[in-house]
Amino acid sequence: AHLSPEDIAVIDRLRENFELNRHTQKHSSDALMRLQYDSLRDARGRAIKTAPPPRCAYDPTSGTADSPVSRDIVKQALRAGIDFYQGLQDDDGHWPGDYGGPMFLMPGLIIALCVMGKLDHVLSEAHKVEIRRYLRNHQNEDGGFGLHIEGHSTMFGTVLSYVAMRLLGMSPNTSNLVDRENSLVDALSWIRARGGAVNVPSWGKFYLCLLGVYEWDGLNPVPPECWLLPYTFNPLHPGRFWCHCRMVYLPMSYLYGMRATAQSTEITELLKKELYIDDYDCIDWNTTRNSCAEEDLYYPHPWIQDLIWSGLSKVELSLLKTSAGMWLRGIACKLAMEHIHYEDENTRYIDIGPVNKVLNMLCCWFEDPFGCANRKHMQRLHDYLWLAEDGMKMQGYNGSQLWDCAFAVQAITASGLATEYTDCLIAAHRYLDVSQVQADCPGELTRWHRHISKGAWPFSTRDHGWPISDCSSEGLKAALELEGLGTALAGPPIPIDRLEDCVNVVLSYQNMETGGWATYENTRSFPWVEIMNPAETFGDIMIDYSYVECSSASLQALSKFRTRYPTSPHKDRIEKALTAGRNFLLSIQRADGSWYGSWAICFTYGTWFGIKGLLATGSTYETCSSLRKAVRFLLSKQMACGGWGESYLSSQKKKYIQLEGNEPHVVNTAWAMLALVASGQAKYDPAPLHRAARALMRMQCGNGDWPQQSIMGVFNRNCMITYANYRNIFPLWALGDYATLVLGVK
Ligand code: LAN
Repeated sequence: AHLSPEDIAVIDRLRENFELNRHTQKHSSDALMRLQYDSLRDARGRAIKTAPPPRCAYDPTSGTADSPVSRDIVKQALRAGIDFYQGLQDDDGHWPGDYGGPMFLMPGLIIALCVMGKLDHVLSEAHKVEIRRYLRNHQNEDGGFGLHIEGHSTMFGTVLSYVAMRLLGMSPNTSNLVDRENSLVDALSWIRARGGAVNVPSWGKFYLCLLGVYEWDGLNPVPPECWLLPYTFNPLHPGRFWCHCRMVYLPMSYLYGMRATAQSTEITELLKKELYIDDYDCIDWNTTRNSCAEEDLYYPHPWIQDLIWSGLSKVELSLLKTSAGMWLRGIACKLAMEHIHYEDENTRYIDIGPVNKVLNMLCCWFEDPFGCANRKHMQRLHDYLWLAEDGMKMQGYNGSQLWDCAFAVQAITASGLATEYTDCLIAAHRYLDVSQVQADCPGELTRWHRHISKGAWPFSTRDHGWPISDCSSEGLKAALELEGLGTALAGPPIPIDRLEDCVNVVLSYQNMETGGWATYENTRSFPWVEIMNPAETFGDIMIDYSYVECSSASLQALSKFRTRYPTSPHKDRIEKALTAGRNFLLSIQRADGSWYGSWAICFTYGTWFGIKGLLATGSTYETCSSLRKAVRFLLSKQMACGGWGESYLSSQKKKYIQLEGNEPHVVNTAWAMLALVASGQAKYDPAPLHRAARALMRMQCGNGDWPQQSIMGVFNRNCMITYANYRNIFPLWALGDYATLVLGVK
């Protein structure tokens, strides 16, 4: 009833285009259903980002707010929730879901395709329509674009989105009703009012250089020669950096080293005029190397970094004038290319993330435009594309398949209703089974700076294959949970030697110095290396730090494994790991009892992990004052309605910030509940949990779904990312735990 003729046209187009990524988005009916409340537009045709109040399935208000919710009603909510959610499960057992959010990825892809002259070859007209719709949908009121879909306008987001729209055929001069031409005019005036594209941060400068609409002299050096430096005793060797940082700067260094630039075209000549205030040919590029709009500055360079860049760029320029310098450059580029091919081959051309996917593809093309690596790259491009109610986006990864699946299993088993959902659990178990990585990468791992992978679980798919500490741990927890249900309910278990391989990987990830766990590898260098972080928009990217999430998940998995297999050959190593891990958790707890979460929003997420980690290492509510303090922290943030609602600004500002409008958020509410239920606090005062359960149930939709609210994932402190499955998984898990552990439902 709310839909305008324009919305209906959009739905029709979507329906036709669902074909585009059938292999990942099978459940078009679900997306269409979500569309009905997610894609309402305001008067200017922009998507309204929040859903209208959902209908409530039950009457959770029966009884007073502080009294226990009736068991039958909780069961009803759980069944409705799982019924709905199992309908979204793919045949292979995982749950497809939107993993968009960052706004700089799609433009990066479009620019790369244009450089290769392959835009029309790879993207059909239908793709382009949906991509333009996506970009327009996320333009802010002021005409600019954010770093991510909910963020304030930034030069990075605006320049890249503007360029992408231009390359997709939109023009600021012609009137085109379908594409709302004024979105380009608005974006351009946003850019020009802030000094033009010379103020785009370094990653933006890099993409513009590739396209030939910025000069390489205006970029700080990314010399491929770093790869030739010795690894030992060198804290700045790229092999010691966080793998995402290393893997992005690797192809950047090759492209920079070659000064890889697209041929000039009509549109690039126009962009040179549009994006800059001064005449392009008169700009003194060298002076723009460190310029950056204040909207984008999350991590301003320390002066020492700028000093180093300025010295380095002079040295580089004079070296490149000598034949020895050129010879060295050749060797360095060759070595960089070897690392690029190794990464491509060992991720089956998916690559570790969306940025190096595109840049590696470009490197292969520059190396040999007719080589077969190109074809292989093209075939795995679509893994990153996702069509949703807001249009077609490039996702932050090739999906969150394994991660969501492992959580979904734990949520469904927590409900105590496993006997009713055996097909669903058996399929999910199969997904866990086929996604476990069963061998290390080939060759000498240290040469390629790779950690072991045998027994690990990745975040997405086995083809991607990069092992991660907490994905392995959640995979192991889910596998153990299913094994405990028995073959009849959950299908054949994963053989014990494979579970032991996983334990071995998880143990290998623990950092000896801190006792904590980082993400993909051990911490390989020092935190001071962060002063060389060149990316103004991201914080803490240089090394792989220990995190509360990765540490707690690892501790939980190890302790669960030990309980199930007390005589395992790993038992002594596990014992030691638990003690050191516990000390690490205590050492990073904040004075107010909370933990800062780095990968989702934010203190509710971190504190859930902190509490579960302490419990896994033997703490109880009665014996551990740190645990009680954490519980007090969570209780102090509970809202009058019974829920919790935390803003993404918490992650950026590193202090707890309530959601705008004091809205409760289903996902924050669920994390806080999961932590409180597990802590054992309810023995003393269960009322906060009764209120929380009511809040979750009030927010449930009539069909068993929960509304998609504000964005809940984050990386590098400053960029947000969507986890569409969280809204189903965590409320189910929290209500399940509430029913079993607080109400004592069997
Ligand atoms: C992810 C996604 C998963 C996430 C968890 C497993 C949830 C976390 O506990 C550990 C860190 C990890 C693996 C993680 C790290 C950073 C990633 C890879 C991402 C948030 C997905 C996208 C992001 C990546 C850096 C985005 C690409 C952009 C660049 C700036 C390179």
